[in-house]
Amino acid sequence: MQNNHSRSLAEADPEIYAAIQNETRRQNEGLELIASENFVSEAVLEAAGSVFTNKYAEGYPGKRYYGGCEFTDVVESLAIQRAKDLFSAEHVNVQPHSGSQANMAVYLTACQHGDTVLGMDLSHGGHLTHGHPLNFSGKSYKVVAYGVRREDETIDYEQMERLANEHKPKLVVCGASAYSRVIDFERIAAIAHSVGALVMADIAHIAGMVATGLHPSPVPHCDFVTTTTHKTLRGPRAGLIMCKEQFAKDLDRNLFPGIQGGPLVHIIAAKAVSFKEALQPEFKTYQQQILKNAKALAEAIGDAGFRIVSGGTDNHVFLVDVFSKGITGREAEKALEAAIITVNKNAIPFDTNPPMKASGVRIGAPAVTTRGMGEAEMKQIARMIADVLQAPEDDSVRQRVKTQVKELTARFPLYANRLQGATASAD
Ligand code: DSN
Repeated sequence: MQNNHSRSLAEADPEIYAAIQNETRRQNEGLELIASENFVSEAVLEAAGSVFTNKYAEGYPGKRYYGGCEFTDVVESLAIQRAKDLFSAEHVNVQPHSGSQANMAVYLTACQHGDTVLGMDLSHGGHLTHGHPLNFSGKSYKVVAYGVRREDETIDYEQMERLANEHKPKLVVCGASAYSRVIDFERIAAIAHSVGALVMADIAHIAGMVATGLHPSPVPHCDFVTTTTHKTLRGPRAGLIMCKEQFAKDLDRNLFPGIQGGPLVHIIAAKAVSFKEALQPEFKTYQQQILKNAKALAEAIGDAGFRIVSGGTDNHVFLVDVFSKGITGREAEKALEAAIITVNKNAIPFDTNPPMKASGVRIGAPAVTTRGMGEAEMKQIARMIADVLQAPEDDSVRQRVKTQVKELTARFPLYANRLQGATASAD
């Protein structure tokens, strides 16, 4: 009998193989400007695709509910130690499958169902898990939201302090998904602690900059710090929690068995690989280049006549107020997608459009920086974006820009060795 187990993916499942090839080609040919996306290394991909996907390992290193975990323990212990070194954290849990689960474990550790939580409004740059009514956080806790100031679109720390004094939350949540300025974690922690609240910083977007000292770290000030590992940190799609030693036991129990079962050991292996990469000096150079690129891109789009929310960026991301030019974020996203430039529509502070239309697009530099692009390319990209957005209905402009995008990305190849006879291109 033929052993089907050893067939290649191309042989075993041509449809999925073709979809993966096409996605590889899409990533290679297009311009990826979604601020939360990045391209992992071949080493990270290899670990993520390893035989550790087969292993059950409920528990933690040295205390498992399954046999055969000796190599899993090696992997998880290395991931923990590397994350501790990277962030100077007292305690680390590398098992969260995602950022949402990391955040959920912190909520379960820091407060009781029905307690008051102070979090950043999603429409001002926060995240679903920071208290949105449709998310577990908004359904399980009494949420009070802070936001940004109308005049400069930066976090309103005075409002945060006022709300903290008024509502006496058990937990203050900070960190953002669409905020382009430095966050004063020390000040936020002082506000939270002054009213007896604990504080969680969700650094999913800026983790790479925090790890390299290019954004002030919340770790010394905040009780809990969570992150995803796949954004600026450039690891696999997953989460990570850091906390003060005093919360370590509860936190670990709230993640497993509280909300998760077996950890994804192959993904923990990939996290460990990415943390090792992030500990190398080149990773700091990479993060510095992200900052330069984001600034250059925002400035050039601003110079082309578009309003940049808060007037610019201090990190990897910024919002363009496209509605000030008469188009919605949805229209802008679609027009740019037709030119194989990928962004996402995004609410801007005090948005008058509903979220599915939105007045802005969110643009980030991490992925294009990974490809090796620099400020000169950012100027080119800004020109392309402006051309498309100035004539969003004009297909000839989109086609011209699409050709320019392909010429540009061909100079910065990505996963080229993985492209074998793809069945369709992004044409
Ligand atoms: N969905 C992520 C982002 O795009 O920022 C946050 O979880």
